[in-house]
Amino acid sequence: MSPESDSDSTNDNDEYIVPALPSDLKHIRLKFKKRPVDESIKRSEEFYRLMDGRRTVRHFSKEPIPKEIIYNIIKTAGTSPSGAHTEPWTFVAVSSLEMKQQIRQIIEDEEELNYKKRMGKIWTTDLKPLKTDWVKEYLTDAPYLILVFKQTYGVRDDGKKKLHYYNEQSVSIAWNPFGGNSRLPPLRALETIFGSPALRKYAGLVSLTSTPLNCGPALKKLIGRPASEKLTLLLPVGYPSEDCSVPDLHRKPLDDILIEI
Ligand code: IYR
Repeated sequence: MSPESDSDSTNDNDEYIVPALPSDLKHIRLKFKKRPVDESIKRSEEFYRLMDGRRTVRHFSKEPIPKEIIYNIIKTAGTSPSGAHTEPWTFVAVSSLEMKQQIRQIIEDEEELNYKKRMGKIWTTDLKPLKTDWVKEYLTDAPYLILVFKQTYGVRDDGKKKLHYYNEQSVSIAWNPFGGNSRLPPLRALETIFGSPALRKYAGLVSLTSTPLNCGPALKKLIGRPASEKLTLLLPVGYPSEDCSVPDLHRKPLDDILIEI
């Protein structure tokens, strides 16, 4: 990657900055199984159909989920590519009801101000059909809240820093296994990734890609994350409630999103 304006600039002489990777890093042969072209086409169609079933939801059941699932999803997130392999992410998995209540309080207080004062008429009018507001039961109903923090830089135990290039893009890729799934993903996505029939029985989890506006600093303080980290996303994860509904939205056709040159 060539340095760009959106990447952190570096002062090469800074003695407090350590290299991201060892200079003698070994390179190994890629493990890659080439599939017949027909099979690849078929499998890519199947994958599209699977992903086309994903929806974000705002109505969660209180039913608990095994934490192994959360571990597997976070391990999956941790397989993402990142700038100079710096892996600039921290996932905080909250299942304590008391902590979820405190998080909900912070977010609802802030979101009430957002909706009433900060977001403005155009934004709130745009959201009206989606029936969102500042009351967020999902924050205490969902068995898990996953807070995704991007590490804007890394700090070693000896206090030395590592530059985290493209941390924004890296983290955006990393949380994708959670992203807006219903019916079967994200665990179907996990099955796709791991090919593991053992995970099938857990299929049916849903999540919401929520971005609580102006809540980052208070949540970071509550959870005790360091200055180097910024909250990028908060994902409730669990089963949908019995009466869960979603807006009847349709996706742009390929012609509207693809330009072939
Ligand atoms: N963060 C707020 C508002 C909100 C904003 C957008 I853009 C949405 O697509 C949905 C909600 C909330 O979570 O209510």
